[in-house]
Amino acid sequence: MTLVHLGLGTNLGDRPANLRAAVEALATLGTVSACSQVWETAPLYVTDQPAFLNMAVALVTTLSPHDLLARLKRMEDQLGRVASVRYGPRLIDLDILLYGDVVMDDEILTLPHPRLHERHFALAPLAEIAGPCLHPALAASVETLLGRLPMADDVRRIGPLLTL
Ligand code: PH2
Ligand code: MG
Ligand code: MG
Repeated sequence: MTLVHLGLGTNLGDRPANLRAAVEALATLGTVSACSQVWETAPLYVTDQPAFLNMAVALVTTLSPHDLLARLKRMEDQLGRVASVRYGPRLIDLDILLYGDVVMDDEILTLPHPRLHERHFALAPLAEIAGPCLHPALAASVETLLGRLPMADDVRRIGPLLTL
């Protein structure tokens, strides 16, 4: 059993409904033990696209990192995601942010997520449910990494998923 932290993102269609469907589907992969609130965030990297809703979910699972990744990709397809440009708009994005304290890097998976520490949209929700958790490669906690980022006024908490 491993405690995994996932980052969820959506900027197409009925965004709260996409997140609700994703959290429901994730419960088939293990036990969803915590959900952050939902944050509305300005798009990073490709800025000419709709605003995202982002949240973080804690999942206790027996799936290996590669099996979990494969299941998440299949789930994105089943939830209606269609291929787009890198960093472009998507119906649902399910990313492994932290897989326990595993550090790995192969052709298909890098853990922790290689850009976690630069992403306000990932760290802010994650800090709500895993603030003291250590990033095993950077030896700093999630809240410490968040504190190192410049202030962002385009990342704001909009409330619990069930109220949206
Ligand atoms: N995901 C991306 C690219 N840019 N920007 C925000 N605000 N939120 C995201 O989830 C996001 C992004 C690629 O996965
Ligand atoms: Mg992503
Ligand atoms: Mg992804």
